[in-house]
Amino acid sequence: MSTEKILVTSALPYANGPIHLGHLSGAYLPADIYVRYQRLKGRDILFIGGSDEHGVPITISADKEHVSPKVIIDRYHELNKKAFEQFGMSFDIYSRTSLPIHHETSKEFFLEFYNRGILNKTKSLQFYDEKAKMFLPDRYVEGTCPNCGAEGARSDECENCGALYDPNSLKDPKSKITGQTPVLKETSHWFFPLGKYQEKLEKYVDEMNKKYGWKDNVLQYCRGWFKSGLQDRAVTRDLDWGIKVPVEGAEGKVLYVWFDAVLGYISATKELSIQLGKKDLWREYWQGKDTKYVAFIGKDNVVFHCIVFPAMLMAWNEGDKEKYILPQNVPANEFLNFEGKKFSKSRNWGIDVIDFLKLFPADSLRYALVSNLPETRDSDFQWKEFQARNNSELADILGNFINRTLTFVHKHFEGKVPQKVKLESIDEEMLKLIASYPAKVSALLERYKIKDSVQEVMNLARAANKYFNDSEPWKTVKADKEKCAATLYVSLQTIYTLAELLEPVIPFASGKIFKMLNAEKTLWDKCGEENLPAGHILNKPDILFVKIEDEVIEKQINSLGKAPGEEEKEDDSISIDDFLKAQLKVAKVISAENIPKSEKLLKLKVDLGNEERQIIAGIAKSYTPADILGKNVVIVANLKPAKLMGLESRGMVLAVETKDGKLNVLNVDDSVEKGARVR
Ligand code: B3M
Ligand code: ZN
Repeated sequence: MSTEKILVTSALPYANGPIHLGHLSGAYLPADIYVRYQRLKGRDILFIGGSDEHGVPITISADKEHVSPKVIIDRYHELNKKAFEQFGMSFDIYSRTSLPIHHETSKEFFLEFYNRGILNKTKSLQFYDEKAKMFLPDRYVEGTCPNCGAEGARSDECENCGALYDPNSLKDPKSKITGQTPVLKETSHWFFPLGKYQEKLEKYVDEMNKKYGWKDNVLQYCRGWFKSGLQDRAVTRDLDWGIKVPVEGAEGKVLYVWFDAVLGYISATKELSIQLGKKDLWREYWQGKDTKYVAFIGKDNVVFHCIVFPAMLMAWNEGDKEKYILPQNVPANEFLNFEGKKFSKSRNWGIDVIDFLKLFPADSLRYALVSNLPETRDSDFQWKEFQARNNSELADILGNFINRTLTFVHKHFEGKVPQKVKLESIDEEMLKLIASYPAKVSALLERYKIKDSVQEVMNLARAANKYFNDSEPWKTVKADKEKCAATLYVSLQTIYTLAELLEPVIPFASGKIFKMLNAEKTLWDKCGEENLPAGHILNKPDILFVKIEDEVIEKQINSLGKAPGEEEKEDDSISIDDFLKAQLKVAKVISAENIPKSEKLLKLKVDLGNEERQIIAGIAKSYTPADILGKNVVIVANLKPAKLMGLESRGMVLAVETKDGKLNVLNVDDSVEKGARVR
């Protein structure tokens, strides 16, 4: 047995929004399948995940909601952790970078570099918003990419073409805070000398690729970087949210989020070690020579995992402290689109994991995603395909084979594994086929061909259905019971093999199958053997996959690109008569006063021409009595009288609620006579 340990990490998603299906396809589902498989192989493996809680993405979200960054990270850390659990992610820990242990770890790295004189303090020009009086982090500036001409490029990086450049070269920069053209102003930052490591990094990537076969897309990205020449990179920022730079003269500066984020993998492993009561356990994984480290990410993170992080570890390793291992492979995926377009929260395009799992089982999603992983190029999630994968593959192929076998055994063999007295060649062939599977699937998984591996296993399920059909047990049960017994014996062994081979992909269903078989899983390499002895008692079959109806899918398709609830509006339509029931009238506010002890309500007296009445209006947060006095407002005149804070209110003042929660009372000019009907 090898003593090799495996360390697997998945990118730490920013805790500033919910995880969507695209994230799962990139860095999470493939990692989870790989890890679950390795566990079944009996390997010593740790699977590390967590939230990335620093950086500008977090502060931008906080600014938008007018709350502190802490509110944002607490909310989304919990939400995403839960979403991952429901999706079946089997992290050993889902940590977070706001933990003290992470701050310590990051500072330790910075200080190590700082003390050894590796970092260069350099003055540089940084965009500064003179109106907001602050330095603008990269993402607060938008302009036109100097490389490809794409609009919406960040100050130092283009998401469209991946180019990194000097802020100086960005065209038409605009501050996202004030919309003004920012100026370039001098500030000092510490730079990591990435350029100095270029040669070493090229050698590293080359060597890893030769030994372990890196994915083509990943190599392409790396070579692109090397070709344009690595630039030194600032590892500090002028920002107040993040890890404070632990040296003098660094007031108002924090570590650049990517400097600390990649170290989050290490600190999360430390945190796990503490939780397990083995404080130094993390060293066996991060500093053990026999550990293989695999980092799962999406394509936009390649540079940080194949270049920046390894360079940081190389720099550390040149010192005299315990040395770290470097990633042995970085099987990055491309992107998943959604019904032909990019996921977009603002355009309501796509679906969050947590919402998806309220509607459909995690396994159905896992299977559909894995069948369509963007392993070599971008792929596309389509609702109809999702439905087809669930109905025609999981239910009709896999579920059906298991169900018909178990039902048959319960009906004709008392729910026990039959004796195999007489095996014919068709049965021997099938046993040989299942025996060949663990190695076949392993070979693909070890090379991160996750999609292909699952397709292979489904081919086994297809072959199993064919075997069952060709064997015609419903005929042999009368004509040749021993042959029938052989068919069912072999079919049951096949179910066992399928349950185990599919555990990494559809863990919930796999658990159910093992329960029906009344058996436990075994080591991966043994799962193609005859694991269920004759006479073994089985449990009753249970439905594994429910088919998804067309209407359910149509509803999802119809709601695409619409605001929540909008798709139901058609059903809410009312007739003109319904509308006319509401008497909307113009009324002049002739007195207005605050109501003691109420922050929300104003007491108004309004004049309807032929009548005056009192209305208690919930507008005090947006209007003072003086603001509203004398205005010609629109009221609902025939609303049933109500009492608010003990005061009678006869009617309602119409107002619009703006995005920031302020009310804007509808009003018409003085030329309109009081009491006029609005229709
Ligand atoms: N948070 C970017 C992302 O969520 C970043 C990954 C960090 S991995 C250390 O895609
Ligand atoms: Zn570009």
